[in-house]
Amino acid sequence: MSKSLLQFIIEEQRNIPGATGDFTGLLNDIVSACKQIAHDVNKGALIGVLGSAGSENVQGETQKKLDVITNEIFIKANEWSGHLAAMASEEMDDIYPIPAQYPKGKYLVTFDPLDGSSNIDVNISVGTIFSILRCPEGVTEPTAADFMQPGTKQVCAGYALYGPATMIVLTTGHGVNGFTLDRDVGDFFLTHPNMSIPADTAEFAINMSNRRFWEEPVQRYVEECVKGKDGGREKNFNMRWVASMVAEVHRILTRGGIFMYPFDTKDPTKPGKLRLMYEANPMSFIVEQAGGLSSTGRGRIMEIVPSGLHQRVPVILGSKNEVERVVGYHLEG
Ligand code: AHM
Ligand code: MG
Repeated sequence: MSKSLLQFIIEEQRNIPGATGDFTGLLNDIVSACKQIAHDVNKGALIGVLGSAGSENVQGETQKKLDVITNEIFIKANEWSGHLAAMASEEMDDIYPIPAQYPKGKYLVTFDPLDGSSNIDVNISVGTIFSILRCPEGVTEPTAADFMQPGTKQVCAGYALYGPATMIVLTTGHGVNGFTLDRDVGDFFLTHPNMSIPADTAEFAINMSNRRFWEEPVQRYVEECVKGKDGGREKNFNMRWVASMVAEVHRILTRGGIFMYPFDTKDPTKPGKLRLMYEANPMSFIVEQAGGLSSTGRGRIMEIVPSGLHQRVPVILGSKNEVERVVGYHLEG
């Protein structure tokens, strides 16, 4: 039988001098949150969790019942054990400091409890994304400013994918590994060791309905993909758009591809749709660790110094040679 996720993390931790077991404990709590979320997502209508919550999050998006429930699950699974100093989530305006009755730890976590939640009522894959940072030295009462660390500072990033199988894919900066939930046993097991993204691909993912709002370099790239061999490319391309970033990134980790939610002029107040701290950064860490690239088109996402918890950024990630091509088009422009 393959290794459980916990065994994998403990063995990895043994190679880190001075490791206290705190990180392993934190990851274990995150895994148990994901198991509970998997349970609720899987039961769906049977337990009455589908549909709208009738509220809006800080970004003005209507919250689904499951957005609210999964946010609560993640908090409850992680607040008590003394590994975290604070959390931040897509679904909360401000940071969530660890309540006074619990010990505080040395890590911070940002998360999107249910990414792609517009898909939940139609029974299409959704996911949870998380990113772990160190709480700055000496800080016991963290504020949002303590979260403003570039993605290069992430200690760990991962996602849970609630698809035909539930999986957790994560990196601690030593490659990317995927684990599948065995529901009968109640544990995740290593099924996808050393995931790596092929440098070349013939598959692109973008929401084509935004086409008229894109900048010239993205227009040019997508037009070339669509024309394929008839337009100067050496091959024809296929297109996918799940509208669940987790499913999209998972496909790219499995068979390659390029995913773009680029800068657009649809809403002048938003330089892209996806959020840096709990979508773009963790996915960029995973993609880079798997040999891919991740860029805004004009710079490496993980080098952006964040200016806000819910900051949005353009995202272009996936197979190295295609991302390089799109970045090249931006640099020419
Ligand atoms: P969410 O966090 O509110 O679910 O939004 C993020 C999702 C991503 O998973 C996905 O890539 C994108 O939004 C889809 O957007 P669109 O509906 O514009 O295609
Ligand atoms: Mg999201």
